[in-house]
Amino acid sequence: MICHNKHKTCWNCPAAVLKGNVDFRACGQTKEEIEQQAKDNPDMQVVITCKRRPSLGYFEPGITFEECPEYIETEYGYMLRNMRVMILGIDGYLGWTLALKLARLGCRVFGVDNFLRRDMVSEKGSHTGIPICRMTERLRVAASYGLDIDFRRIDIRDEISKLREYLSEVKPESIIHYAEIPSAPYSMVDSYHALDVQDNNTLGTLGLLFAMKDIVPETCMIKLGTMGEYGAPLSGRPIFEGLFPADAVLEWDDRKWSLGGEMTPRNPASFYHVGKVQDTYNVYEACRYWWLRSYDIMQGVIYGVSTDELSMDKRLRTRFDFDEWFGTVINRFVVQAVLGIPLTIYGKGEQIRGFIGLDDAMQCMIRLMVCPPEPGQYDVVNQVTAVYRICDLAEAVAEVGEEFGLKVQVNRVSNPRVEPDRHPMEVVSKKLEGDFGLKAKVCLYDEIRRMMKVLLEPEVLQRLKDKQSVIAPVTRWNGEKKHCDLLEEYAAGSKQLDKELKQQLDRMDGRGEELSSIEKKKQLEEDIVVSD
Ligand code: USQ
Repeated sequence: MICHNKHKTCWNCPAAVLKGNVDFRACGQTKEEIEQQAKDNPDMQVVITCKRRPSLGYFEPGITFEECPEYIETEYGYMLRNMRVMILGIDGYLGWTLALKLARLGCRVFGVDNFLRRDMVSEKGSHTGIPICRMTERLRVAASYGLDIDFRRIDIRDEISKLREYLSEVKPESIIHYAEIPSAPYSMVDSYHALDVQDNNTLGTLGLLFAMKDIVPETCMIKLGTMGEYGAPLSGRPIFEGLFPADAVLEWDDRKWSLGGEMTPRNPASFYHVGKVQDTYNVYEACRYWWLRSYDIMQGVIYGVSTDELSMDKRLRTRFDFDEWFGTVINRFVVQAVLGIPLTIYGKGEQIRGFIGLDDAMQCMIRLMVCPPEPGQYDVVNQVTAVYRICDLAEAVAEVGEEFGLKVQVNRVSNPRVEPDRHPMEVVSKKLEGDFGLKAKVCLYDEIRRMMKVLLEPEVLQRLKDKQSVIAPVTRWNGEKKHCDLLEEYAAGSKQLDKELKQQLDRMDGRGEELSSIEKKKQLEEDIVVSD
């Protein structure tokens, strides 16, 4: 197996102690410059110590992951043996899923949560469609499978001293930061909710950055941002990975400037997304001022229910929200399909968004985690594996629904949000595959199929039915609280959608192949029926 991170060295390793040994005062200094200075000046020595191998004493930081006995080979790349990982927001949809995966991989997992998500969903009058246990029970069941997870109930915004204590005790070698409120509509309810989202998310993260500087400066923070920070540029300009590429040029008034390395413009689409943009700048500055290191993940809209670990035991499943605040679009469409109610497309439904399946998102996080950036390095990754138009997603859900005997109707309703519902979209997402070796595995149609199977289980279906009333959107961006107007209703499959644009998107994702294999399979099934 060729590991994507085999040539990474102590510079990338969280066990290397640089502070006090390397002079980082000149902001903007790169590793190469430091090495050059060391060569030019025989009196200056770049030396480090290793927390994991103190017997090495002071040494030059050049040992590769491949050479270092502290690293083991895994399917995600070389990984520190028994790596200590702290997951903030471990009780959530992503946090719990990742915790199980990491524990199974041999990491020592430490989780933090304040159960805010459970509270907010019940504030909406909803509950998770897939039942989940209380945390103590979750941990007990996980432990019965040999997955040991340590947990502390901490609010990272209001109980920063508790978080500091836990950080000092654990000294995590990676921090995964999922502990933010993840909802655009929730932030648009009223001033109370908007303040809550920005306060919890932005100030919580800022406090964490200070704590990291003081306690674990060598540790990389993988921070969950969102593709929604960028908005959808109407010019069709590509959505680069956070920073402009080296050869980007600004041309104006017969003059030219390089844009290489500068932050790309942000155009957030709700107060939630605005808070995420503020996070981006806070993390970026912390890396510049204090030589912290971080991957800022611009994740697309997530969907799905399955990973190997979640499927091990019903009691290990992760939460699944479908209400207008916390349900994401594909998950909601599948819920609507199994309940036999129309899928709610907002506006024209020609919005294009980046998406990623749950299992692929987990794979991305682990691949990043095992390959931290160098000190002071802030890097952005667009974490999407496909782009889809909303109306095409409704068709995909309907197509799979047919296999389950579901007849899917669509309601196009007035868009409760302020967003362009027809626009170009070119997402650049090259790093995950190119630099981190991602091999996306989740196929949209298969995952919809898996979701339908789970959601049609009697207990789950009953839970969805019980809270059916929270699905229709009533939170509007203009502050009103009322149901959306019906613009059009049609049976999925009956409408002539702009096929050319769809094919363009499919080709961009290599999904042309995925679809043609599905079509081939369908053809085969039809042939079998005919020959019967
Ligand atoms: N939409 C519908 N019908 C629905 C629900 C949504 O047409 O019933 C449309 C929305 O108008 C929007 C798109 O689907 O254009 C995506 O909406 P969403 O609710 O699935 O996702 P969004 O609000 O964008 O936020 C979600 C997560 C958020 C994450 C974001 C990634 O809740 O935490 O940051 O996805 S992204 O959208 O790429 O910014």
